[in-house]
Amino acid sequence: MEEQILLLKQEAINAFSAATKMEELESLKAKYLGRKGQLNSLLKRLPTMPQEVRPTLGKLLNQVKSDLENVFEEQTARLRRAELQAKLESEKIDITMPGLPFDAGNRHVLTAITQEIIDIFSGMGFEIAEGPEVETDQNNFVALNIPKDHPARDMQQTFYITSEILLRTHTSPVQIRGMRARYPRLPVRLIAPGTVYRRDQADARHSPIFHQVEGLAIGEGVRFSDLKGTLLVFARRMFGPDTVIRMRPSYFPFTEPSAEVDVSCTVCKGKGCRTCGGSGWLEILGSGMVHPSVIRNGGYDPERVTGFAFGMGVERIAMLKYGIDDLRLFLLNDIRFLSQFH
Ligand code: 2U9
Repeated sequence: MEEQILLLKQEAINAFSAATKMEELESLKAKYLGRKGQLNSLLKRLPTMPQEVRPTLGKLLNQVKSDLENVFEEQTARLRRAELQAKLESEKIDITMPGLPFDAGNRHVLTAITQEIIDIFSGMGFEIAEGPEVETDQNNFVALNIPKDHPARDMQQTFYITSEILLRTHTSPVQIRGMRARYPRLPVRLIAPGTVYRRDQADARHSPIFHQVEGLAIGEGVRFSDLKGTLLVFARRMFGPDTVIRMRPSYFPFTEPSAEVDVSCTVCKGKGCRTCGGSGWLEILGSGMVHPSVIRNGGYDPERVTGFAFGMGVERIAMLKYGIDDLRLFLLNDIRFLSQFH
């Protein structure tokens, strides 16, 4: 029987050591060490053995049992370590893998261009002025030399809310408010960016909603040459240092004299191409010396001060700068369009 016990011990040790899974090890434990296991069945046979060998065999069985229990514990620890190692191995993160791309938004092209315009004029001492989009007929038209029966009202197809309240057709009323708020301080240098509304059917060149930046400078001895110099600086910062400008006589009710301002074509540099219609020039804004009546409507004395003003469409500047050919693109919210301008 002693030989049987030692054989069983060796067999169990080999089996425990060969196990590769915990379940396997548990069933081996039952097979050898369990209540109905092989060691117990040898123990049950002990009373059938001769009296004189029983104590030695009993001792041996107990010793083998505790040895096998130790081996079982060791092998359990071995498998636990191996399982943890495999888990760590399979969950390893490769930190050299490229990250997943994510979509970062960007400013709308009109926001970016408006900010660029503001930055240029801020650098020349202009303050930003803002005002309501719902305006009075008085501030939007009358104060700007456009009375009820003025023919300029036909040009500006207006969204009226009542006969006296309307959606502003330009940001000029912001300038009127700005002058009145600052009187009698001098000089007044304001830039008025904002959304404006006109009753236009949307097509490639018209939109019922668009954006403007207007500028206004009032002071003693402000001259037409100040206007021209200011606009030349603007044109060069916006379209490049080689840009030149030209001024053509024009008419606006709120300025006298008035001028349309062109820049040398951004595509052909003035040689003449399709973008500029062969002329070499692109119209970018309107401007002029502020009409004396408008200076008075802003609270200042036209006998003491003079001023210049200008107005530009933000969409138009963006279209010229980036070669965009349809106004509707700005409002369509097509990410393929919007993500091109950073
Ligand atoms: C005050 C006095 C004068 C603003 C001016 C223009 C010329 C002009 C157009 C450009 C394209 C409007 O967006 S557009 O259609 N604007 O040509 N605007 S002078 O003159 C002012 C404004 C306020 C108190």
